[in-house]
Amino acid sequence: MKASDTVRITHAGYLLQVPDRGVHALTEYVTDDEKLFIVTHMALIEIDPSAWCLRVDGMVRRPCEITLEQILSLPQYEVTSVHECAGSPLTPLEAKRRVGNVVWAGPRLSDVLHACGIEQEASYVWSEGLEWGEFAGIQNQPFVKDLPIEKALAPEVLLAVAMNGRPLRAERGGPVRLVVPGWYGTNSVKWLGRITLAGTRAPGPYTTRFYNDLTPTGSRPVWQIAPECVVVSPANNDSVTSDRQICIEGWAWADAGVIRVEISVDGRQSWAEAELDERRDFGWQHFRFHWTPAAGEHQLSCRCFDAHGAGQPDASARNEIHSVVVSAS
Ligand SMILES: Nc1nc2c(c(=O)[nH]1)N[C@H]1C(S)=C(S)[C@@H](COP(=O)(O)O)O[C@H]1N2
Ligand SMILES: [Mo]
Repeated sequence: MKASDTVRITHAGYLLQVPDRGVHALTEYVTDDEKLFIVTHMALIEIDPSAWCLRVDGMVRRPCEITLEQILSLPQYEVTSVHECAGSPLTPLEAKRRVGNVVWAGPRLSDVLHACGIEQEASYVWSEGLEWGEFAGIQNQPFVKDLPIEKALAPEVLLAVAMNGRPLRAERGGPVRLVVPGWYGTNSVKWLGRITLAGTRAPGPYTTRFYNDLTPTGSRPVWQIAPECVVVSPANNDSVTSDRQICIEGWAWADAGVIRVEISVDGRQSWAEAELDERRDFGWQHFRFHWTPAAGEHQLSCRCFDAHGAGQPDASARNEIHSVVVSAS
């Protein structure tokens, strides 16, 4: 595909859109397109769908170019999934809470890869967006991400053509984006143009310089979503009536699924278990906790634990514990 013929830049440079009320806007299980954050590093683009195609190359027996018509004629699947930005790659320890929960639809990446004949040595799948531009002083390095082949072949990983029942808008990465449920949004490459199977991780800035977290022993790619939860209601700085019961509610999520949510109403001194819904697909889970405030100011917090027993840090992490302050009178 010749990028210049079919791709039009509609916004040059980094872009971030979030709802005005932040997480307090997220009152519904499925997040509307208008309430879902938008992030791009280098540009927003619009692609002529009739000229679009996906190149599959690298360690495959039959490299090919797939048209949108062919993508749409494959078996289509739906996956409900939490969609969360890992935050700025320049300040990875800051909690940004850019998140939503959406229904993606499209063919499975695995169906396309199997049709191309995966070679034995292929251990990573690289995915590349069709936009170009500048980010953090780096010029003309395509947005390339990578996945270990095991995750790339998992049934939930889609070449999404629709979100919430509508064709993907240009801002969402249409006509086709990769969606990697359970993993941070940065891995879900928009405006997908090329898939390459390889024996190593991808060499570009978005997999080497950015999106690797420091650990005590080295670094770890920003892949699986760590346990996290937010109080949606009451909102921060809300006033409530004292001595009358209210419901503290919100969403909890993790790649491995959340098994327990706890609430503190005394500034994180003591914790009590909230009621928690089961997970559907890779979606977020609703929690609720009934509480009757005495008159005064209260700090309310939520924390959760995933199916592996992992919890959340108190501070200095993208998934640090979320709190709101309310005053009762
Ligand atoms: N091609 C391309 N894909 C991309 C990005 C990008 O800059 N270019 N940003 C990633 C990041 S960091 C996030 S959080 C999600 C945002 O997806 P959304 O804008 O649909 O919410 O897209 C990911 N996919
Ligand atoms: Mo992101």
